[in-house]
This record gives sequence, structure tokens and C-alpha cells, in this order.
Amino acid sequence: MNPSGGEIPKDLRGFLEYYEQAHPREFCRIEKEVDPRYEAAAILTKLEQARKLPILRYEKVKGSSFPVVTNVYSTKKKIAASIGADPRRFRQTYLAAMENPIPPRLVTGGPVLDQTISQDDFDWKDFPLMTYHQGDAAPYLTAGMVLAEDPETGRTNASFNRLMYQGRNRVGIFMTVGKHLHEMYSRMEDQDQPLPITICLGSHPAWALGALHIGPYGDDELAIIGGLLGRPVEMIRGDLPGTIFPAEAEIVFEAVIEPHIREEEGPFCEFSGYATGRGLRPVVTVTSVHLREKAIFQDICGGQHREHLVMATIPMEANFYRTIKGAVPTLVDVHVPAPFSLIVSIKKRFPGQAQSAMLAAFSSDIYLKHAIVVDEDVDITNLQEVIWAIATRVQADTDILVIPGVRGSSLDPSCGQQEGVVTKMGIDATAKPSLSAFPKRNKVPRDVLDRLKLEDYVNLEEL
Ligand SMILES: Cc1cc2nc3c(=O)[nH]c(=O)nc-3n(C[C@H](O)[C@H](O)[C@H](O)COP(=O)(O)O)c2cc1C
Ligand SMILES: [Mn+2]
Repeated sequence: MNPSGGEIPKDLRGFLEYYEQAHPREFCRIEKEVDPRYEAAAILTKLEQARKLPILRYEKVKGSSFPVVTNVYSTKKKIAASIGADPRRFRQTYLAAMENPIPPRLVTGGPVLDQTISQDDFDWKDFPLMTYHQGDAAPYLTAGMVLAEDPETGRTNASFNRLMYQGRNRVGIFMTVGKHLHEMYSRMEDQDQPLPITICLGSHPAWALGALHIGPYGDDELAIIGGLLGRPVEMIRGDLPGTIFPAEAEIVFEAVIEPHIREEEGPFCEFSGYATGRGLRPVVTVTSVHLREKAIFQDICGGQHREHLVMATIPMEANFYRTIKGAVPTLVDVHVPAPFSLIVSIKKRFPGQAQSAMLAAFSSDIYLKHAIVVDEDVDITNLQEVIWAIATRVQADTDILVIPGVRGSSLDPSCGQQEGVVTKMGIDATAKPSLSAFPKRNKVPRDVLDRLKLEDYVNLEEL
């Protein structure tokens, strides 16, 4: 059930229809033609500056016949509404789906098979790939969810990977070293084989949460999406061996990542806030395309925009919560305030637990670079309080853990000679030896606060 009491929408279109009707002020149809080169990104940027985060539907995008939707995941409220969850309890909903996965169901047909374009008739130029920021090397597709099947386990991995226009049926792909898609690709390349994939656009928002799941290699991300939806996702087998795609997607590209080919990819303005990542990277060749009638092309604006940060943070925080809770049972909360950064609050019972929390966090997400651990009296969403805890509870010679030479994000512009190898830092900003033994925080007595009525002393209206 969604918050209005109706059924959970079955697909992206169903969600967009529901949301436009339920929240018309958060849904904006743009009739005027928009240029995919910078203009779409400029509209989004200006709206963000005005603190507006509606779903945008561009009816006419220059050079393409597809309508484009963007900003679908721009707030927790929108994503939560798609699965009928309470946005304030989203973490519990996500964790419950991880613990109660529902395996996918194979079907033989579905709306995505309305139309098929063959390899010879396909041209990326017919699709509205976007150029967002100055410094982007070429038009990009960022909302493509890459599905790949592990040949040994038969389980499907899902991830978002930026794809750069290179030619009629070729795009460059960026796969972070150490992430699962890169591992699958490497296993196939070791055998001189291409990795067959599908690139899926325009699925129910639960798909994005599953694709951004962070867990061990081999976790079935389709089953987590099923868990979020409360029903199995319906999948169709593709023409290439090992390819699989959702029956309800708007557009699906069947493709292979070629072995032993590397071409220039990037730079691209990334969520880190920088134009980074120029390098020699693998190449994807499209072999066929399936589309629904009146297909909608989904876009996620590249760079440091709300949508990317909001959608990625939900699964990331759920993963940190689950793994740290395993090491420190008195974990209170986790918060990801910026790229590569984590703040954790714990109720420290024993010395060393802040370090246990850091190590659990570092080992469960290669992107994490800085972890700050505070006591439960600190509001971790208030960065000023966190800095205060560091200022008053940390001595750098004993409370900072530095781990050099660890795999991190290759998009970290501060890493040295070796791309993607970083120094990790944990800051134990808990009170030592314990909060109860530490000087007390300033507090006006509770009973005085409770009994005193401010309006007896000042006129608040006049202040
Ligand atoms: C919009 C968007 C674009 C992304 N682009 C990339 C990318 O180009 N390369 C990459 O390695 N990860 C990218 N990510 C992050 C991965 O999708 C994410 O780390 C995912 O959990 C990886 O899954 P895997 O470890 O199962 O392969 C992107 C995430 C989002 C939200
Ligand atoms: Mn994975």
C-alpha cells in the first residue's frame, strides 16, 4: 500500500502517474524544447538553487523523440512513496527487505518487448544522452542500470555505471575497481570472453535502491528489490547467454562489455563535485534494444545534485547500520554527510568500541575514507555538534586511526600516484574513558526549564 492507501505502483509509469496526481506541486511537465547539451542540467541547477526538487518531465528534447523524466529520486519522500514506506522509517524498511529477499520470477513476455530495434538499425544518436557540465568529455547516459549474471551462481548483480557516447552502437563504461560488476567483467576477460549485460532504463524506483545495495559479492540484488516491493520482480531472458532484464522497464539495451579493449573515457563531473576519471576504460557494444510503446527515457543529472546523493545514501546508510551493529551492538545511528564520509554515534560501554565501529564500516564499503565516531549525546546530523565533539573529545596522537594504502574511490581527486588507493582515517570523538566519567555538558536544570514559562518574562512576538 502506498501512503494514500492504494496499491504499490507496478512500474515507473505507474509511479509517475500516482505521484503527479497525489503531489501535483512536486511534478513539473516542461513543454518548451530543451537542449540535452547543458540546458536540462541548467534547469535542474536553478531549481535546486531555489530549493525546489520536483520530478521533471521534458516533453520535447532537442534531437530526440523520447520524453525524458529526471529528479525521480530527489527526495526520500518520493522514493518511500513508491513502495508505500514511511520516509522516517526508511532504514528499517530497507533492512527488512535485505533480511526477507524475494527471488525474481522468469516470464516470457512483458511490455518492454512492445518494440525491438536490431543491432544494425540502432544508433545512440536517437537517444537523448546528456551533457551536464563543462568538462564532460561527451554526452553521457547515467541512469542506465547494468544487470549482469554471475555464470557460477546464476545470481544477478545490478549497478549504475556511467556510459559515455563513443559511436553509433558503442559507449565507454566506468566500473570502479573492486565493485562487483568490475569483478564479473575481470572473470570473463580472464577467459578472453565478453561480459553480456543489459542496460535497463526506467524501472520502478525500488530498482534503484537494489542496484545501490552494498553487500558481499554474490548477494542477489533482484531478490532485495523483490523484498522492497513485496513481490517477485518479473524478468525476461535476453538473446545473449546470461542476459536478463525487467519485463516492466521502459527501455532495455542488450549489450556486451568487450574483453581486452580500452578506450579514452572521461573526464566526467562526478558526485564528488569534481571533473575526474579520465582514463582508458572498457567499451560496451549494443546488440539490440527493447522498448515499451511511448517509452520514457529516464535521466539522473550527473555531478553533485540532490538526486544522486539522496538515492545512494539510503542503501549506504542501511549497510553501515547493519555491519556496524554486528560489531557494536549499542550502535545508535549512522549518517553519510558527504562523499566518502561517515558519522556514527554509539553508546560506548567498553573502551575500543569506537575503533570496532570504524573497522566494521571500512571493511564493508570500499568508498568510505573518513569515519567519525561520537557518543550518543551528539546529534550526528548537526555537523556543528560533530565538530564540537572532535574539538573537545579528541587528542590527535591517540584518537586518530590512519590506515594507508587501501582501495577507495578512484574518483577521489586527492589520492596520490595510484588511482583509487587512499589513506583511510577514523576519528574517535567519543569521550574517554566514557561519557559518564567525562566532564558534564552545560545544562540548565530540567525542573527549572519545565516550570518556567517564557511568556511570563518576554514577549516572543516582539523579538
Ligand atoms: C547515478 C549513479 C551513477 C553511478 N555511476 C557509477 C559509475 O559510473 N561507476 C561505478 O563504478 N559506480 C557508479 N555508481 C555507484 C554504483 O552503482 C554503486 O556503487 C553500486 O553499489 C555498485 O554495485 P556493485 O558493487 O554491485 O557493482 C553510480 C551510482 C549512481 C546513483
Ligand atoms: Mn553487487
